[in-house]
Amino acid sequence: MKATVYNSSDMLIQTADKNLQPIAKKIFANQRISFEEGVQLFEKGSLPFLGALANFVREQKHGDKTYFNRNFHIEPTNVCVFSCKFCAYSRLYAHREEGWELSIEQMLDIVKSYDGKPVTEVHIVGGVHPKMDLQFFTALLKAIKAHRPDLHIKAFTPVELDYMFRKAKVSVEEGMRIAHEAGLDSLPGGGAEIFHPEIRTQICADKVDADGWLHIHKAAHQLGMHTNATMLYGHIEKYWHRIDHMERLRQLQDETGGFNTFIPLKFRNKDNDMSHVPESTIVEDLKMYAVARLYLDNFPHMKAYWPMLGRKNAQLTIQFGVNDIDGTIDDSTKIYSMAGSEEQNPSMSTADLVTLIKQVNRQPVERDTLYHEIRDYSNLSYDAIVANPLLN
Ligand code: V47
Ligand code: SF4
Repeated sequence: MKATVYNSSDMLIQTADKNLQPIAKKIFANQRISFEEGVQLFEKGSLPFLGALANFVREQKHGDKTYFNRNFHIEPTNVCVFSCKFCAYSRLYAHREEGWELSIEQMLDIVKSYDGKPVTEVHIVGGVHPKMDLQFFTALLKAIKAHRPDLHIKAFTPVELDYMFRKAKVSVEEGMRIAHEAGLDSLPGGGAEIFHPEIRTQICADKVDADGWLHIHKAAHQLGMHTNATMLYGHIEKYWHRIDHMERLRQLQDETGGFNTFIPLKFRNKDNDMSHVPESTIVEDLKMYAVARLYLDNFPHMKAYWPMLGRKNAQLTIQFGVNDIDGTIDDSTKIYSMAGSEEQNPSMSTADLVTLIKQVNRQPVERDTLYHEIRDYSNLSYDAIVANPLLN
């Protein structure tokens, strides 16, 4: 592929496809692009063109800063009443002996294993187990907060929350208030998949729909909580389904301003009911990140989830609109390794994450869940980080 080097915004506009020139002008003038323009970027935008535009937006918002955080995951169970076709992780309730179910004590033991370690966040997401209800999870939230009040709890997707609230016969607003008061600080982005019913009914027909997902995030935002959003891309959806998905998020963000981060999740096809669907190429992945950065003008952050993409590809995304590469993770998540992600035992130390960011000439900054900056690592060497138990 012939590389195109753009020295200025004018040059980029002049050399662009005629249909894309007005879009590039809009981006450089900080104007919002339309639904049709979003689709055109996917259809006609070359990788260097999209990368240059997305990097312009990224640098305008964040300069060279590339964030990471220090977190760990708890997956309470992989037993699930739903049957999403892309899921390699869950075991149906009828076959629950093949899965795992953690008790509150076991999950608290995981939290305790991080005592004295400088993690700032626990990320809790799992399958939807009929016996793990709102009462069970509020008890878990309270137990974690009682043990470590400063630990930010980012937990539960609308898929889990919708099931809990319906079972407890409480409204979304009431359920979110109960969970928030018990210690839930923010929501991760999962369960969004593809919102449009044409695709959603084919890949995850039985779980919460788009309106239900958005309703729960809106209720969280109204309580002052921040949340993330994802999109599972690169399977049977068309470009316009991706734009439709991002359009719904952009509209809610205009209303509430409660989203922090958008995380495109690349579909992986190992050991699931969609194994016949080929995976997207790295070129397609990078275009996805770039167009997301351009379309979601009101989302502050764009995150690449490195355990899913692999380290080298995560480095590439940093040139295509991404300003966050998630966290240290610590080998505590299985949802991707079971679906065939690059990283079978995802775990990276702070020193490794910092190196990964420095290798692509960006500025590594540790953040907390709400993007308060904790430390700039630009001037700390690998050895200095490894030698300091508070940093690694
Ligand atoms: O909703 C499941 C995805 C998501 C596959 O908010 C798959 O910081 C690809 O949302 N191929 C859950 N993806 C995880 C999630 C997440 C991850 C990291 C950070 C954050 C955050 C959120 O995992 C599910 C689904 O879209 N998933 N199976 C698969 N075969
Ligand atoms: Fe259950 Fe989530 Fe897997 Fe769907 S993706 S089957 S809701 S664990």
